[in-house]
Amino acid sequence: MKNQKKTKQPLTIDQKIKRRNFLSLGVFALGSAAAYKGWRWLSTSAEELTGVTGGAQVPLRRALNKTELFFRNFFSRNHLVKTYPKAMAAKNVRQNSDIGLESDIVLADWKMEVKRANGELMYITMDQIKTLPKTEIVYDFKCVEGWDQIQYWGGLKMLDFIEHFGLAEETKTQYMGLMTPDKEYQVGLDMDSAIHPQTILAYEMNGQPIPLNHGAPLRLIIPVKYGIKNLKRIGYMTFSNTRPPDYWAREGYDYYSGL
Ligand SMILES: Nc1nc2c(c(=O)[nH]1)N[C@H]1C(S)=C(S)[C@@H](COP(=O)(O)O)O[C@H]1N2
Ligand SMILES: [Mo]
Repeated sequence: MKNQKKTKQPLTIDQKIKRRNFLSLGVFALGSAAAYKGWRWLSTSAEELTGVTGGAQVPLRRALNKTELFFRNFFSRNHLVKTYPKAMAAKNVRQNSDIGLESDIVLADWKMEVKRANGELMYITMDQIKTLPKTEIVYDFKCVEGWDQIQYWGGLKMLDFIEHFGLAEETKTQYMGLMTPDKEYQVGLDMDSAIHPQTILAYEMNGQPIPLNHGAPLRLIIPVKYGIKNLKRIGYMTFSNTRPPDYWAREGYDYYSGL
């Protein structure tokens, strides 16, 4: 009897293809399982604190904050927004939305409430603000809705305000919060932007007192931010290490909203 030695036959093309398919299917399955696990990890991870921003998973927000921090460091305090000659400023200044401006206001009675770090409240009048040196700026105002306009604003530089009213200690916190007198519209600002040298507490537009629909008697002009952060009709100012309420961030817009 012949020794029936079983020699290993080379694989046919067909067999090779089958084997490849089997292997790649396996790799694909493993990859999918990993992706699924990753997705499950993200989607079942805790959501960030409600009411602060639009709502995202904590790890996602952590990544977003890292990106924000990168840009915050990149556009340091000394990065200045481009300015223009007064002659280029728009005569018909665009008006956009009036949340928090619906209630009546007696301009003569207006005061801004400032809450100090120790909880003490200060009430500041327009007379106090107007006796200080005025700062003017002509720059390109940008709204997230897609329009921009070169505008001319005048008022008290935030840095001068901080210095005059002895709020330097307060600015060591991470955020400044502003609200309209009825608290309907709020913005939260990272401190670097709030005290950026071009940020002003504005009371003039095109050299005239600001009209009611543009935020009389006092509004924020913060050229390093989109329009949404330029709160009209300031009623309250706070300082904190946690994010202050922010109307549009709550609706899902970027909290930082920088340019
Ligand atoms: N109180 C208050 N401030 C506000 C708003 C608002 O609705 N209410 N809208 C913001 C937006 S989205 C923009 S673009 C600017 C528009 O300012 P303007 O009306 O003077 O053009 O104000 C910002 N400040
Ligand atoms: Mo806007």
